[in-house]
Amino acid sequence: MSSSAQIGVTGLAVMGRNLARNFARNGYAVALHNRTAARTHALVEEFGSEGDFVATETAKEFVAALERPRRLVIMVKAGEPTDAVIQEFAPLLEPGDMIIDGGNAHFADTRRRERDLREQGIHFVGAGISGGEEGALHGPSIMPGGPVESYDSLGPMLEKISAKAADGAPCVTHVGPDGAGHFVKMVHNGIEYADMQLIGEAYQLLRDVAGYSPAQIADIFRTWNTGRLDSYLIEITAEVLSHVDAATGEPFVDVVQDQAEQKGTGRWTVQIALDLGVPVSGIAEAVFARSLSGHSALREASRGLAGPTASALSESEASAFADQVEQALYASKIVSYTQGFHEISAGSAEYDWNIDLGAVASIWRGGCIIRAAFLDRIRAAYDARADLPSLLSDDTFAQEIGAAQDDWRAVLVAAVQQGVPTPGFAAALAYYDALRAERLPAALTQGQRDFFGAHTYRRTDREGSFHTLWGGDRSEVSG
Ligand code: NBP
Repeated sequence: MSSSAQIGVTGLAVMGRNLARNFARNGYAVALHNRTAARTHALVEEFGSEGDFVATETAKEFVAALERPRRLVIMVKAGEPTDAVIQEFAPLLEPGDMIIDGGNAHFADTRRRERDLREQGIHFVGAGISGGEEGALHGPSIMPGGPVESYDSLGPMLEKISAKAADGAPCVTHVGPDGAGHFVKMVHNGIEYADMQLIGEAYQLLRDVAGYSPAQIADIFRTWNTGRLDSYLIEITAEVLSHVDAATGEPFVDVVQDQAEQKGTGRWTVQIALDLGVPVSGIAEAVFARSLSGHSALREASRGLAGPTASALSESEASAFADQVEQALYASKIVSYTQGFHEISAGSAEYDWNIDLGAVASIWRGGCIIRAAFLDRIRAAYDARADLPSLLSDDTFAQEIGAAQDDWRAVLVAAVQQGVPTPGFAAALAYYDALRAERLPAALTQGQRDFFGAHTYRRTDREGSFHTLWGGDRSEVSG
């Protein structure tokens, strides 16, 4: 077999198959491999005419089909399968070859794999890929980590197959060393959870407080999609809400079980944020909201709990309320992104990744699930000031959220009065209010900790740590 393929893809389920086709459609010769060879042959049979594919059955054949340095993309189920595939292929590779893991790996696994493979001289690139199967085929947003030198030869190929933002920029950049790419992909997914939860809360408020039908709400989302909320998720929300179930004639959203599933990347975002000490309350609420929705027995047992008497809004009140919900949604969205970017900057500091936050915003502008016009503005904010302490420190975002806050509060008042759960909106507002607060009750918390555990506290008026002799004469001593 001639070593002619510029890239190889192993793992040809929905993502790998579409990624392989994307490379081939862009003129690259692609070697194909899958544990079960039937998938490889099916791909060639169905799509072989799209480009230059080299079908292989064994690991040896696959590796032999690749030009050097070899570029081998793994698109298998994340976790043990990824380790199994690495173990199978690594002994067949040579120094300078590259393994690119495009699955949804945990960044800590990516760090471990990168370290182990580095000892053999193999470049391991953990690359977050977002955009689902359509993105993989037509252009995903790609978040590669790994050794920067691997990007010299890999980067141009990834740039070719990636999505392009409205200004033509490819939605891929070298995010940072070792696990940086998968870390950023993880936070991307956490933000995606938050975006979806906030949209869900807006929908439920428009339905239960304003009294709109799903079709009317779809129209409202379509209108919002022409403004500052312009995004893929708002666009598909309108599509889902306007869809009618063929079997019953009911709105599709009314015939779907209201139990949201999750695969884990949102949960990881929150777990890692806890480890790093970063408050990602909006993302956490989104993860918890999904898990609460799935507790059907608990929900069933709670149906009889008392709630407020709902009162319907008039038509003009409903329309004004919808405008307020748009403000609340936008303000809460700013907070989710603020929290997500905080987590990325904390991860970057912890692991010495030196991640360019503006570049991250830039590569999320196309291809990925959270793509949105809004990301252009985040990029502009970080481009203007790379060391921005938080997105809320950017003048434009600060002004916008300030202008939205009255309506945001009004929406939450209505939600509370009418008993509509809005954990995402509420967490976002609490975060905003906590950040702007002159004083927080943390001072009291410190007093309590010192009282029961002699944990000491610091004073506002002088340096040092102190302890009050709570069980004695309550005099203060140095801690
Ligand atoms: P799956 O996550 O469903 O994985 C199926 C593939 O893994 C098949 O090719 C299967 O081979 C292979 N595989 C398994 Br399972 N165990 C293996 C093992 N021990 N050794 C070798 N191969 C093994 O595929 P997917 O949905 O295409 O996703 C691929 C990756 O991309 C995942 O990490 C996923 O998290 C990530 N991702 C998915 C999406 C999406 O929208 N689906 C988006 C972004 C990222 P077989 O054919 O022999 O069973």
